[in-house]
Amino acid sequence: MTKPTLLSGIQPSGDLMIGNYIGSIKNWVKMQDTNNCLFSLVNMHAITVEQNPEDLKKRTLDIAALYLASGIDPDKSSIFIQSHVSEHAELAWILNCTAYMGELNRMTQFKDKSSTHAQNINVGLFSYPVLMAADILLYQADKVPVGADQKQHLELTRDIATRFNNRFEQPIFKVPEPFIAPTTAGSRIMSLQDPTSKMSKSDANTNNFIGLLDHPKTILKKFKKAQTDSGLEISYDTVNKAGVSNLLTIYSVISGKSIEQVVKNFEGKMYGHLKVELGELVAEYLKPIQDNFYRIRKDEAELKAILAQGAKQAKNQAQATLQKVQQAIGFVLP
Ligand code: ATP
Ligand code: LTN
Repeated sequence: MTKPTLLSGIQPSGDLMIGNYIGSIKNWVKMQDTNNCLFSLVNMHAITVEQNPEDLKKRTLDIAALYLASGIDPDKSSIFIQSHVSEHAELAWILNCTAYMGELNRMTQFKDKSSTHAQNINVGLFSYPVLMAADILLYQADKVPVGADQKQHLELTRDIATRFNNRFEQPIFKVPEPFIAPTTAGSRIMSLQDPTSKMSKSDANTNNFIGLLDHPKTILKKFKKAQTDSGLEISYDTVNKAGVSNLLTIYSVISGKSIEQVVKNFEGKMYGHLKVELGELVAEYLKPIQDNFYRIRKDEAELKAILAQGAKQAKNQAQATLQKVQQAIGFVLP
């Protein structure tokens, strides 16, 4: 029996933080044995907001090394840079002619980023979800494991695929299923200083997130500073105790204990105890990932060889779909 195909990606738009790890990479590692997995570094998405070229290059390789350091195994999964597989851009153009302005206008990520990057509301930022649809549909992906913030983009991908398929007698694309963990399992980690908005790696305030490569002392300091309400009791209540609930979620996911167990452990204790214990837990958890990262990152030639191999495998699958699409819409094949 063939394994289901799974595709996901992260933008090299900042240094990875714990939300990216919990919401995506941690789950990817577990899914490698039972799925045909492709994990991408979506640098074409990253340039929808202004990027310093040197930083973009460095971060792309850093994140690739972090995929490996976290347990993504290149013998099981394809790891590749989006711009190495030109079929992504080619299919995105074709899908641009299927997507509607009205549906793209409704995307909350576009609205958020248009307000944080008001001086650069470019066409790429607007059609970002179409490129994401191309990423997914090129591989006939069955599942797309992402954090909760991407749900709307996945629904759009499904709409675009269905609309495209309906034009032809035989469906061209597989309509993918989102794979999003429940919020209590970490699909939406909130900002440490403002627990009403999501933790984001490109946040200008670095106190809002825990970087995967943060020093243990920094991790502890950031958790100690995290915003909590003025109450005393440690309990899970995302409406009235958003800050504490966010810390409990991180504790639960990293320790592997349920939220109820964690709350019970902290019965009668103060917020300060939770913050210190959480800081120590996360620092200890990240230590082997950080050690692996620094070892892997030293050998850039090997890292690039893994990415070249990943791109080759990805391209094989992408070419087949693109050809099918081109044939269906009436492009003369060379
Ligand atoms: P940016 O801040 O540059 O927009 P980001 O931090 O939101 O980036 P992405 O590259 O857009 O990260 O997303 C990578 C993966 O991490 C996606 O699967 C996304 O759903 C997940 N993710 C991002 N932020 C969180 C979060 N706060 N909680 C859980 N998962 C998250
Ligand atoms: N839009 C996603 C990143 C992304 C992605 C993808 C995720 C681009 N292409 C394909 C899954 C599958 C984000 O902002 N997190």
